[in-house]
Amino acid sequence: ATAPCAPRGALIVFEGIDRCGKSTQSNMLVNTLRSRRVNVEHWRFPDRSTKIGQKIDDYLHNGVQQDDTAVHLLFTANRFEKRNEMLRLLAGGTTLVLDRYSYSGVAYTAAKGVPHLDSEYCRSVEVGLPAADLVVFMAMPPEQAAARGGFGAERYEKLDFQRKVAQQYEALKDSHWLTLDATLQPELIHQQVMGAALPMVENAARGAPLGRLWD
Ligand code: FDM
Ligand code: MG
Repeated sequence: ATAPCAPRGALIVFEGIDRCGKSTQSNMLVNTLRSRRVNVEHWRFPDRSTKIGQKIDDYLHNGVQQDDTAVHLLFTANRFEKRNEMLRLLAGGTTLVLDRYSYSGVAYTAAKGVPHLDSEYCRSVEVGLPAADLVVFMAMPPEQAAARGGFGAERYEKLDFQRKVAQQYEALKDSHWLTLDATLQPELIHQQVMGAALPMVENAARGAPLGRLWD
């Protein structure tokens, strides 16, 4: 038998195509968890505040072509540069709610269809990062997301590309993901998110071991 692990925070990740409502739902989750006295931090990837994150931000905002592998590895490096802090917070009992993570890294790059940048390669460079306890996948038809305000401002916000990203998410998701209908009312979605997130927070507090990518 394995020894019981120490109490820790949970790692909860929101995924989905652009404009599907991840920011709204991750905010709602953080607020409700806080109101229940759960120690929680809200992060997003890419983290544009670091030097690597600023390079990513430049890439997303200008049309200049850059090597796709180099760009992919910037997104990955942006997670690894936060790895120790993530592990420290989780071990200290803080739950982390992430707006995008490695799953975006795989889905968006694999959607480009560059031969050697397939999903297997993309997953391989994430190895060593903590795995999410819960991935909340917000499913929305790309046409509907594209019709939302603000769509089209950034590099990947093109309907054709978003369709390919949605296909990659479909291929990537497994039975442990919570797939939600992101076209429902925010409050209804939030109730479903809470129903799945709370047990994960409780499991983590009881010392359920943290997983590792790529499992
Ligand atoms: N994105 C995000 C990637 O291509 N790879 C990644 O690893 C991550 C985390 O960056 F189009 C894409 C997804 C999106 C863009 O993200 C900016 P936000 O969440 O829309 O700011
Ligand atoms: Mg976006």
